[in-house]
Amino acid sequence: MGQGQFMPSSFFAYAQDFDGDGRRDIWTNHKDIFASIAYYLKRHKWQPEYTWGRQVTLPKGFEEISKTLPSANPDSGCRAERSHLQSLSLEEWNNLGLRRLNGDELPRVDISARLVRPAGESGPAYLVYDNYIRILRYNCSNFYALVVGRLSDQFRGAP
Ligand SMILES: [Ca+2]
Repeated sequence: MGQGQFMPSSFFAYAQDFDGDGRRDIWTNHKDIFASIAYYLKRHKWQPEYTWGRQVTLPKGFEEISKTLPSANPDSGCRAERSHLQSLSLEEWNNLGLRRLNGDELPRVDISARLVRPAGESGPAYLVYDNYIRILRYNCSNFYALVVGRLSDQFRGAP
């Protein structure tokens, strides 16, 4: 329903009357629309101090390394989540040889990350954080969540 494509249950739980006119108009009122989406993400524990993730490079021979890494819990999360490898700390990913696109080491931040490769072994690789999972709660598709994340980076000035 509406521009945020809410399920009816989400409308009742999260839609906001941000402009105070007495109606939760998620179809034509931009203030209500964006406030409703923001409230949805906030209620799903969006962490504003963190980003969603980043594109990374993989070391040579990673395909062999990846076979030794555990998969995500097959009984937990939505379909897209079950396609991920299990979370590792950024330090562990760094030690396995993953790097930022500019070749720098990964940030020294104590958070866990999952590796997402939506186009398979020949496509780009992303390390994603808990906020990415919040986007998947909105729409359980790796392509959807990656587009939202990358678009949000571009709104903040990323190339
Ligand atoms: Ca309103």
